[in-house]
Amino acid sequence: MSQLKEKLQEKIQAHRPRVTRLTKEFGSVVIDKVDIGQCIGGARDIRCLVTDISYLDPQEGIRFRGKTIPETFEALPKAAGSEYPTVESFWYFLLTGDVPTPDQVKAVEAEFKVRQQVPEYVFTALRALPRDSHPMVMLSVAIMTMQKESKFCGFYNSGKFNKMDAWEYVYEDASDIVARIPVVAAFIYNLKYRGDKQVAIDQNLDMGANFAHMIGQSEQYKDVARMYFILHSDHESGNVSAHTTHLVHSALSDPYYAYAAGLNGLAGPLHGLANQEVLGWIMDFQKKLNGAEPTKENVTKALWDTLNAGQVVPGYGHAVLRKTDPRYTAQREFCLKTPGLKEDPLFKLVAMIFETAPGVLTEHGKTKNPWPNVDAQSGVIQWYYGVKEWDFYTVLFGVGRALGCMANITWDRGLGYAIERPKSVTTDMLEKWAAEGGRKM
Ligand code: NMX
Ligand code: MLT
Repeated sequence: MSQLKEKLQEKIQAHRPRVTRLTKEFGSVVIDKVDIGQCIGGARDIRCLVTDISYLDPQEGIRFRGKTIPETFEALPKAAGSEYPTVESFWYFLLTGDVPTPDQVKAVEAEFKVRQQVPEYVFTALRALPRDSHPMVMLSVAIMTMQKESKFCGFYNSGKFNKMDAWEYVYEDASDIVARIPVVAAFIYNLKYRGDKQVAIDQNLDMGANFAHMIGQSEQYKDVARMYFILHSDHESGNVSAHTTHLVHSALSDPYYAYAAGLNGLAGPLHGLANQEVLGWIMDFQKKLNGAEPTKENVTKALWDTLNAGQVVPGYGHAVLRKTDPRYTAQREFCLKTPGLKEDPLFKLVAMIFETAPGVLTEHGKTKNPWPNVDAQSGVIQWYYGVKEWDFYTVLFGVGRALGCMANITWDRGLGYAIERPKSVTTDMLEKWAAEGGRKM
């Protein structure tokens, strides 16, 4: 058993009695109420999911294992010659809640080197798809194609399946998916945009650095990849991709089925695809400018044109956050400290949208949160480094999101969480309860 798996076993075993006690002794303690608005309106704010991996405060933003983004970057061991931690050290931290030692990080890196070999038939399947398939379709297909590798599914079919040990097989699949997904993403990038010019894995590089190497990127991009994958990893459990992965896995569908489903949710324009939409919006705007300089006035007009056409301003608003997303801020700070990037015209335009959009959205008066989310800033960095194929941006999100989703379902099985099955009601029932001033309990 690897060091990380042993540590996780210790943590899961120590945690189990807490869950047993809560369900057995305090199962009927009320922690929330549900109103008609929430029932019709996307279950917003209903407290009915549990995770200890991250928590989203509306004002403060995300904390991973209790740490804010700057605290996380500060605490974790850094990649050689970099200010950023490796993705491998973050994976250890997300799974266990402990900051790993440099030796523990090395052990995960060594484990990933073995796990990251993607079966050749996955590449054959990807090459068989129409080349103009969306890269998120390709990513989802690749994960589904690999399902036959599932150790969890093998354990389930072995006749020896038991609830106590099931997490160990989820851990195996989860680790394989996390180690392989950047390799698959790089393959898709090279297949779609570089004429199928494939680059072999460099066994000496950590995950982020190897991704940069495989897509033919610069030394500097290694930190972009590390930062990007970590920032997009987890956003507590209610978002569409995390929730879908959790829901599908709750039926004991294996991690491949579960994460392919999560990725399909991430591909929606109100969720992860918004990063592609942001670049699309900016490019349309620049086309309309026809060479003229962007100003506060013409940005304001473009925002109103979008709103008056009944569309959303991509990259703005959030279901939980009520301030600027700290993932936006972390990326903005990266831009501000990177010579060249902070003078980049696209960065300047995004900064101007940041100055303008919150006021316009407030005046428009619909959104509960006029501030930017992670997607408003992420494309600019990719564009600057030459990853200009913006339909690929959600794939980058999906590589990062695998970390959070896979850590979560490993813990789901460790703690034996139940199959998810909320109750639905009819419109007639809602109308009756509305007339009666509430449902009689
Ligand atoms: N532009 C215009 N209108 C908006 C925006 C926006 N950016 N955000 C919310 N609204 C509207 C929303 O469509 C709704 O209108 P209506 O009553 O006509 O249905 C109203 O404001 C109230 O919505 P909220 O309660 O503020 O937001 P909700 O929780 O329903 O949705 C988002 C959250 C993120 C889906 C929404 O803010 C949005 O569509 N943003 C733009 C897309 C985006 O950036 N998505 C990425 C989110 C982060 N991620 O990566 O997943
Ligand atoms: C996410 O990272 O999943 C998005 O910000 C959406 C969310 O949290 O609802």
